[in-house]
Amino acid sequence: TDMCVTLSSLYEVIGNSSSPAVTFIKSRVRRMSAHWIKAGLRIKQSSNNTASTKLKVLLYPGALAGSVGQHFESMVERGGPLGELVQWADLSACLTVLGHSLTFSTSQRQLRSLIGAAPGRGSCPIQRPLTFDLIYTDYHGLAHLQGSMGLAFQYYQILDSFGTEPVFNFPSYAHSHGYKTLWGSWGLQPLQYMTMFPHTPDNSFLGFVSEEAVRKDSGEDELESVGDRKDRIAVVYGKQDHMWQGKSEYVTAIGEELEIHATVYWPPGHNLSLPSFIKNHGLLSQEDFLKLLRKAKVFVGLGFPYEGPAPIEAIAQGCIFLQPRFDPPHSSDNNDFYKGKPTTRQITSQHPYAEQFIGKPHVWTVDMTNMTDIREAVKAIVKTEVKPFTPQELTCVGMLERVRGYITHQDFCSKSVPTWPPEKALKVHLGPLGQSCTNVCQRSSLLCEPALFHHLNTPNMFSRLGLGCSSIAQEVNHLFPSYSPWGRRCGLQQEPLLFSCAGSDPSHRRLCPCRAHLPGQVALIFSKT
Ligand code: U2F
Repeated sequence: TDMCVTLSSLYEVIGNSSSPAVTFIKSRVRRMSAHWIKAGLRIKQSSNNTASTKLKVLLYPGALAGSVGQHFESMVERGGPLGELVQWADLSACLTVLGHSLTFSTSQRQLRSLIGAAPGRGSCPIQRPLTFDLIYTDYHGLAHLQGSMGLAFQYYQILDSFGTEPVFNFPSYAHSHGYKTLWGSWGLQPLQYMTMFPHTPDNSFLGFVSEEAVRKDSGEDELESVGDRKDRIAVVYGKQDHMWQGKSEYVTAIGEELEIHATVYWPPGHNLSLPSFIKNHGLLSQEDFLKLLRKAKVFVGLGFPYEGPAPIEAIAQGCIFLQPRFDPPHSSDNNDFYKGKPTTRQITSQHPYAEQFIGKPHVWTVDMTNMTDIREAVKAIVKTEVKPFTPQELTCVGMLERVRGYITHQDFCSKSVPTWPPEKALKVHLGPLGQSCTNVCQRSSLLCEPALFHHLNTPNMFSRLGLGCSSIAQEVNHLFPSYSPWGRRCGLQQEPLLFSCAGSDPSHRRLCPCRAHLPGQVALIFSKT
């Protein structure tokens, strides 16, 4: 393909719908188009123009279709979730710049005419009955597609903000081991699910783009001047008033040092119960929201929403993100929002990515109930100078490189073992009891790579690691390959769909396939794909 130097074709692809969601997507693409085009030219120069095939790609955000879509649409201008729309906008711009040919639809009826009648249980790579090489959809869209075309799902990518771990995805196992949820059980390859942040390495990290501070080509000086323009204000992260409930002591303590601004949706004829010292702007357009962040010193998390784009945008505008720690962590066991989500993750703060991948001086994670700590943190933050910061993987260039890497190398049709990343990337680690491979690799500044599991799922691997096995079992078990010291039992994985970075158990030591990654870009090992 030739990379695209204009996004004008995309505006036509997205169409003229006046729905709030589509309008949001379009205006975001428009606002960021100069960034995308510049980034496209940059990666074109750095990649020796290695030609790749132009693919026909369908984007079908099922959350915007049908009755679910009506509800979603009605919330866009009332403080409802926008993170998913950010991702759809950025994915469509990214694919266009990479030179692929896009179709975008939010209509179930149109979907049926686009992909034709049900071809039965056809599966790739035998002739694709479809007009598309690749389909991006979401959990809602999966159900619509299944209705229209049976289970030919191998060349689908599912946008799934919070991720789906292998145990929830594999239907019979999920069912018999108590991992059944509303969302999981599609029996896809776990890497077909694409997440908003690198949550579990069992899924692919798709991400989005965080708009960077206005930067002239001279770079540094311009960045610093963004910091200089900071007023003594804090913007609170919370678009709906329920997010503020029970948080007034925390917000008041911050208000002793900083002027507090908010962007809470204000229903007409409704009294907002916000404390009177707060300057509420109402829900802002994304552009005005970013302008406000540019002036602010601090962006304040209230604990909800979880894991959205806004804190990353705030840090990119030179704000410090102050957020609550969760102790005990929130999870599907103890929290209504995560209940039923196909993940066993333990959420240690409102934004674990900000906490773990960015951290101080940009991110301060505090005990929201300890007012002495809060006051001290705010005093220290006011004196701390920070520069705008964006992790490489959340820039246009980073997203282009990552998505191009996935499109070039991921093959969900092949029945043979994955060949990307290459075996030479593998670093085998033996975990301690009770630790998941996600953690084991992370502790060595590496990443668990599920596509490398098959290299260590062999009897020899145990002796290579100095483990003597009294028995070697081959089982359908998401903890395998692993070693159990009681009885020196060794276990190999029988079901490739159950290779799991996330799995952990107190009586098992996991054999972990770790790999290195580029600085600030966990999905990639080499910069040239
Ligand atoms: C997250 O969804 P949200 O949409 O609530 O995520 P946010 O981080 O609040 O922001 C999404 C965008 O909203 C924009 C802002 C962000 O890019 O620039 N915005 C705006 O346009 N005007 C305003 O006044 C304030 C913000 C997450 F992404 C979802 O996956 C979850 O479902 C949800 C619940 O945890 O949280």
